[in-house]
Amino acid sequence: MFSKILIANRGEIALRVIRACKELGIKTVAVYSEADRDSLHVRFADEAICIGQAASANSYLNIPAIISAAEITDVEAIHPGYGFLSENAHFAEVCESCQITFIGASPESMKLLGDKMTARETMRKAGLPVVSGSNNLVKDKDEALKVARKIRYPVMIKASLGGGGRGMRIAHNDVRLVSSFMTAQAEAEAAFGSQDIYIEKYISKARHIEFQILADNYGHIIHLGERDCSIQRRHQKLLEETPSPALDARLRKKIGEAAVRGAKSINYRGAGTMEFLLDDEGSFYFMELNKRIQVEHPVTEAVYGIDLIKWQILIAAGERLDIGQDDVVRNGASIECRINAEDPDNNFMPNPGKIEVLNLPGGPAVRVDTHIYQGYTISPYYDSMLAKIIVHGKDRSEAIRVMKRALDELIIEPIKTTASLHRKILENNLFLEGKVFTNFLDNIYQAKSEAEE
Ligand code: MV4
Repeated sequence: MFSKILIANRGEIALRVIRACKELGIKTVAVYSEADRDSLHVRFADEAICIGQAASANSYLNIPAIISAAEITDVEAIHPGYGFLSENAHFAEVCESCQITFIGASPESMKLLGDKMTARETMRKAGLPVVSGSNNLVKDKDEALKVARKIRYPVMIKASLGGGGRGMRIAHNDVRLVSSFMTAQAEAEAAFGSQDIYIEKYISKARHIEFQILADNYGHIIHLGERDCSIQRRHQKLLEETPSPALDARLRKKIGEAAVRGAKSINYRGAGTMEFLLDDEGSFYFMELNKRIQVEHPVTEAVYGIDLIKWQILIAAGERLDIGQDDVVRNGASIECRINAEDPDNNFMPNPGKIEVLNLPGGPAVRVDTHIYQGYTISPYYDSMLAKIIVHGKDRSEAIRVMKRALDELIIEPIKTTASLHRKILENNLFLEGKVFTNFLDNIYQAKSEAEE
């Protein structure tokens, strides 16, 4: 086992990793930017090192500074959290060449799955269903037209290096396809340094269903059920839940087995998430494999009683995953609401500033993962997520009641947050019936999503 780990991240996830380490008896090293001097991850780690200026490029993305901090403090491993360097194959390689264990997927899987087109083809060849599409990169507009006429409109144009919805466009006819193809190419070049584009049939009434997987270094892989993340705005998830109201035991088993088969086919190791689209006829399609721990991992922890961060660390240290698929038994339902410093009544404008009054919810069945405290100043430099409220209930309706009660207890003054939107969602009839698709929030706001503009 490791005796000391460096956490290459900030905010709530840095704290979450510190908590797991403390419970495992592992010493921790925090790194922080000049803007994060007063952060809780700095206070609660055993050691802390400033790695640069506020801008992420100069600190949390600064590989030489992070590796230097790791060398100075003599850690055996680095946990990257999510975002920042968590899916950076180069960083994972640098760690390895410095004899520091990167707590995450292998550099090989990160390379193989970094590009969505290759990920799609790899999973198709492993027998997973994928949306009908080009099966190859589409090099010019004539080829795009040929593919679109074959699979029929509407189609979705996707940048192969895009992710989380970036670089996507919908086209309903030849004229729009040609213009969207050209702009998508230019955008992909500017954003990702690659013009690589592929085309898929557009699934209009879809749900985002993702499966959590855990794999050790000895080929043992299990899944920990699904998370339904259909409630998103501009590809930012807002509310996640498990189980999904759209899955029954049979479909859960089928998609779960496909997720495990896909992960096995690439010798995946560590924690990962297989992302699927589920259409309104119960067909599912592989979309992406996220090679990191995700923001919404606590809902899975709540219903399966398994600490995913501890398992990431144990697996990286070479322990065997001693949980079989039959040992994975779900208990009840869980919901997570992301509380962001954004004003839902003003186009989700970021709302940084000092927290003058803070009351976090508590009581039975409520977990709050957050780095904020009363007097904390929210920095404009990083993402706007302030807290995650995670609740547990014996079933979905109890979880909803607990979440409403928890949101009633939440006070973050004078910051405008997404809490007010969550209160509306929890009263919405479609949500209460479990009939949410990825256009749910756009319908509430009567505005079209970025991809459809
Ligand atoms: C799609 C799709 C419809 N058809 N692919 C969005 C994120 C990325 N992982 C995949 N995404 C989508 N891919 C096809 N062929 C619709 C989406 C999508 C979406 C998915 C989940 C949640 C919200 C969404 C909003 C817009 C588009």
